[in-house]
Formats: sequence, structure tokens, C-alpha cells
Amino acid sequence: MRKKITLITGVVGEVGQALVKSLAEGRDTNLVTMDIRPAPDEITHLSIHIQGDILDKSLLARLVSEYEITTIYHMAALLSTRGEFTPVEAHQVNVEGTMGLLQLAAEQSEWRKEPVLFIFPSSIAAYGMPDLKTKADFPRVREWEWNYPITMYGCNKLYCEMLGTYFSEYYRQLAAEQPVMLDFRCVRFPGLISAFTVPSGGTSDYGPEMLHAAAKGEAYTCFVRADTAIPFMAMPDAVTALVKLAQAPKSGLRRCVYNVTSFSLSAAQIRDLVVEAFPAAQISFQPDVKRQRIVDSWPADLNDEDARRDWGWQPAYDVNRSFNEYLIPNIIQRYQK
Ligand code: AKB
Repeated sequence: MRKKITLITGVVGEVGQALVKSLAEGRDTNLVTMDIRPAPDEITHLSIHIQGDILDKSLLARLVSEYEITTIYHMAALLSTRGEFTPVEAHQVNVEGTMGLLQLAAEQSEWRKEPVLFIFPSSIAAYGMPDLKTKADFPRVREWEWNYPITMYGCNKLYCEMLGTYFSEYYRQLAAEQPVMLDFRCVRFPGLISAFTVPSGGTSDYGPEMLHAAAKGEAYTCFVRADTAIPFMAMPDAVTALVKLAQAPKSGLRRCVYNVTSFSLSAAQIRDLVVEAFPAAQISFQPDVKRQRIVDSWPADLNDEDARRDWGWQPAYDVNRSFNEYLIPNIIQRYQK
């Protein structure tokens, strides 16, 4: 008999690292993780780690021959700035990689005669506001509004949301004759800020970068204007959102894709919070045209009332708690070490 497991792809990324720790603390001991990069010891202690490419079909075939996959947290992706430099590779990883895992999930659920749960992180990058006036006029967008992404990553995320939703419905209709089901659930994240890891390849990275640079005593030049505003969330809330959505009873879910958020800040407001904690911080603003255009196309805030209503989403960390209880103390400790 094959061992039942939860699979986490992209585990060496920021969300993956936080997620695997949280699942392990929640006593999920049957974790298999994947990443193209080698995993640090703290991940290999908590899971069976497979270093490999999600596009490698023979690797996925070996995986299902050894394990019965009950849940997939599919975190692997190339982020928005990186995707603009290598759009074809971003499409391969973000779309073809997701497609392969959706197929794997469908095959597994057919074999098990039980649905496989597929948890997918999407992003504010799935939105595309055409100009700053529209961004100001529609400050808190709903899931179905302004879905006109301008980056490869945003297009990939939006399309994969649609693929997951499509396959859930496709297999549900087949289910009468052929018991194949796929339980696809997705959250659209704002920019995420972790105290323990620094992101790479994203465009919301200026928030965390400003904070980590100040804690290290380094000067930071922010690549967007001071008035640029987007929503953010502290990493523990991001993990809570994924796990809570995974645990929600299916009957209460009225959508496959949910916005989740915590607080919205301009880059100047982040600077002020950072300077309050690190008075010697040296932060200047020198917008990069391409990255500015990307962040300008993202909404200033997300309306997450459907997530609150359907599965009780509620961020535990508002802006004050995020900075005062989670980010600042942990970052100070991290760099003191
Ligand atoms: C990025 O900046 O690409 C990501 C995101 C907002 O999804 N952090």
C-alpha cells in the first residue's frame, strides 16, 4: 500500500518554507516537498524532500508510484519581475507546471475514488488597473473586477485560476459515470512580508526589502514612488489562509478563488514604520519605470468579504501587530544572530 501524503511544491520559496513548518506543527507528518533547489536542513527534517523540476514528467510518475497524494499545495512559481525577464520560462513553470500537477491530481483522485485537494496561491498580479485614476476610483476590488493583468506572471496566475476552476467543474460533471474529482481552491494574496526570508523576483519586494535592509544597517533605494499603495499581509496570515481554506467544508464554498488581505500601505507609510523601528535607516526613492508600471497596475486594496463569509477568513495580524509583534522583533533577532 502506498503511503498517503501531502505534497508541497516550491517549498524553498518564502511561502513554502513557512507553510511546511506550520503543517508539521499541525502534526501533518506525511509531508513530501519538492523544489528545483536543494532544501535547507529545517525543511528536510520535517519532510521527505525531492529536489527536481515540476516539469519533469518521469519524476511526477515516480512520485505517484510511491505515494498516494491526498493534498497538493502548489507553491512553485516564477514571480512578476523575474517573469518579465524570462516570459517563456515563466509560462512553462507557472502554466505548464500547474497543468501537469492538475492532471496528476485528477488521476490520483480517479484512482482513490476520492477528491484530491489542490491549494493554489494566486496574487494581486491577476489584476490590471489601466491607469492611476482607475486605481483611485476602484480602491477595493472584488474577485471578478479588473482581471486584465499586464505581466506574464499575472496572466499565468489568472489563467491557472481558470484552469483549476474549469477542471473542478469538468470532473464534477464526469463524476456520475466516472468518479474523478478535483477539489481546486485558490487564494489571491497581496504582497507578503516575512520576518525570516527575503523574497526574490517579485515586484512587491520593496516592502520586505526596505525592512530587512534597515535591520541589517544597509541603505535602501526603493524602486517605486513613495505614494505607491498596494495591499500587504504578514507571512503567518498567508499560511493561515492556505490551511484554513484547505480545511473549510466544501459545502460552504461558493467560489474557487478568494481574495484575502490584511492592510494596505503606501511605500512612504512602510518607510515611516521602518524608520520608527530603526531610526538610523536610510531609505530613498528612485522609481524604476518597468517595476513602477507593474505596481501601479495592481489594486490599492482587495475586497475579501467572500472569504470572510464562506470560510471565516480573518487576518490575525493587522498593520500594528504585523510590525510590532511579528516583523520587527523577529527581524532584530534574526540579524543579531
Ligand atoms: C510579486 O511581487 O510578484 C509577488 C506577488 C504580488 O504575487 N509578491
